[in-house]
Amino acid sequence: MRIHFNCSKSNTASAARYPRRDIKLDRAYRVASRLLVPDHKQPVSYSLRRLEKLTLMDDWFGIITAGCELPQSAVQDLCDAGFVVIPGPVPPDGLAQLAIAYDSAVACADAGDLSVGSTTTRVHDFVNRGPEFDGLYVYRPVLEACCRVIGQPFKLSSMLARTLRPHMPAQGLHVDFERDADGWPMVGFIFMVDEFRRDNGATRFVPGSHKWAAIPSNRMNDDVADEERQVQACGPAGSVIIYNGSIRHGHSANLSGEPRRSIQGAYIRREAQSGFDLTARIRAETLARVGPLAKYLLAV
Ligand SMILES: O=C(O)CCC(=O)C(=O)O
Repeated sequence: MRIHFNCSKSNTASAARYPRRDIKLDRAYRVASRLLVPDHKQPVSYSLRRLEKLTLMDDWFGIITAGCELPQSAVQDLCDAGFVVIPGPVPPDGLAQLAIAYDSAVACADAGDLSVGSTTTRVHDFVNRGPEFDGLYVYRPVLEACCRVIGQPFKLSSMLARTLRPHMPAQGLHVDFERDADGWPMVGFIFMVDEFRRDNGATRFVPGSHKWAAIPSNRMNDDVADEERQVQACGPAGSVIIYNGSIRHGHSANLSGEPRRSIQGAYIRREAQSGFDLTARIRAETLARVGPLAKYLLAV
């Protein structure tokens, strides 16, 4: 069942009316009635630990859902067009430092974490590459978009750096994630380390294509029509594109002599298989640095 959310005042009002502890206890009782009774073969301490974990998971989804940091107009664009560009979490005076950290992380990456494609260079695992990037995957407007599009508890699946090299042609239009039978896709974000412009390879999207009934695996014949409909997502450095993973998209040509840098992440349903094994890769220093919301999203 898809849940439709209405980011109205009553949402926040009800969250304020019920102190967090009450919500937690109420959920705890509901979960306990499902968990403790049939689970009688397990020691009580085991069941309680499981209960605590489930309760916290439920809490985060509820807390994020109750937020109103993603404007209603952005929710509408995401639903109708399948993507939206919003201001990002890094203040303007922090962008130069983030760009330096990006270049340094890319330069220091092990060969195993580097993928040099025909037009872009990717470096995986930006969760573990420094505190400058921690705020990107816990950004509330993006998480609220996940609540609305995915409609159930979710997690981060991957976060990587992607540099579109200078003088590169456009990438073919594609979807990242075919909708499954229940219509639940992934939600992606692209943080613009550099300004995204028409001439430097801004991501292009075919508005509304996330809602098409079926996307044949080979749409080569339709690419011309799709390209006529496409819209480029431009914005100043620090902006974030949020998009439905089932929309047709790709980077456009970088006609400039400069790289176009970005950090890209994806969220999926909590029980789905991640694109990248974040749990296995997590470093002790990252765990020591990040807060409970980050841990929830990393599922660690
Ligand atoms: O870098 C971009 O602009 C788009 C990247 C893309 O299409 C993808 O990661 O699937």
